[in-house]
Amino acid sequence: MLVKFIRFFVAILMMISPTIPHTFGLPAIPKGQNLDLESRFELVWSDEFDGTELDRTKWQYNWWELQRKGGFWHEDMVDVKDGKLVITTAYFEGGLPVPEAYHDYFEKHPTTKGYKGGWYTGCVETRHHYEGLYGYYECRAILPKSTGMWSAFWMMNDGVSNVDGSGKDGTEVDVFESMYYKDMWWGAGDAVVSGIHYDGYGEGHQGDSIGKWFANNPYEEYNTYGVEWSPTEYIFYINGVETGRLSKGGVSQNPEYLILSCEVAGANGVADADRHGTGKMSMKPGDTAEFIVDYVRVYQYK
Ligand SMILES: [Ca+2]
Ligand SMILES: [Ca+2]
Repeated sequence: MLVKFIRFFVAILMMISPTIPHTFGLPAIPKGQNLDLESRFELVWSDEFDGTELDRTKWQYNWWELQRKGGFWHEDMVDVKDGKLVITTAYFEGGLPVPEAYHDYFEKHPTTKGYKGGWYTGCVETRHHYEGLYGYYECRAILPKSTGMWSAFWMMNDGVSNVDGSGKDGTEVDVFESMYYKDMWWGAGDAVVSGIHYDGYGEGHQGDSIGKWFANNPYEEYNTYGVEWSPTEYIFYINGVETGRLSKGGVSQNPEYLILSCEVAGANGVADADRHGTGKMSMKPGDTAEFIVDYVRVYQYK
């Protein structure tokens, strides 16, 4: 009965106004302007994932850290099939072997953290292959169904770590992050968050967020998640409808590369530390969660 009452109360709040839910930390329904993609933008770069393997002229695997928060990034967890990029998250008791292509790197960097038993997932990025400046960036995706982890479409450049009180030298732009699967029981789990980070990740770190916004049944169905990056602000969209705008610190004036990733909450390769608002890992060994991406497209202003 209490659960039903909470769901009813939350539903009423969400319908009243797009802004009221956010004052309670609840997700809101996108109600802003329409993107008007075709009249304002033209396609300049894309990957439709039509091949049978990752297009290495467009993407590289991100494995530099190997260990990533509560899990590990491994290229075997990334697949391209049936017109989709699929990043799978799964548990490997004995870990996965280090791909041969990394052996040289390991010999030169002996302090690099290795792979061990735990949760494995993946990350691909266009670093060294493609960087964009301004325009509209969109992916179409189905999100991984698990607590204790999240998927994301985001952008970065090396200037993000430069601490100068500004985001103009580089800003991490999180087009979307999905960390609310734990909230499914009270009806607010179908939400994603968007935000920015700049001036590194230490004491100088600054950031801002537009809060949580609903997508349509995002763990079962495709939605599009996009950001319009103009010289003056970032405008976030879900399914071509504006959710919010950010410009704190000034908008990045430098090209940025694109990233698709899944991350497991935790630290030092150990899951279950509830540090990222995801709830504890609900999957058991043998379970998998898939982040399915139909395409990534980049448009420039006409
Ligand atoms: Ca800076
Ligand atoms: Ca596709």
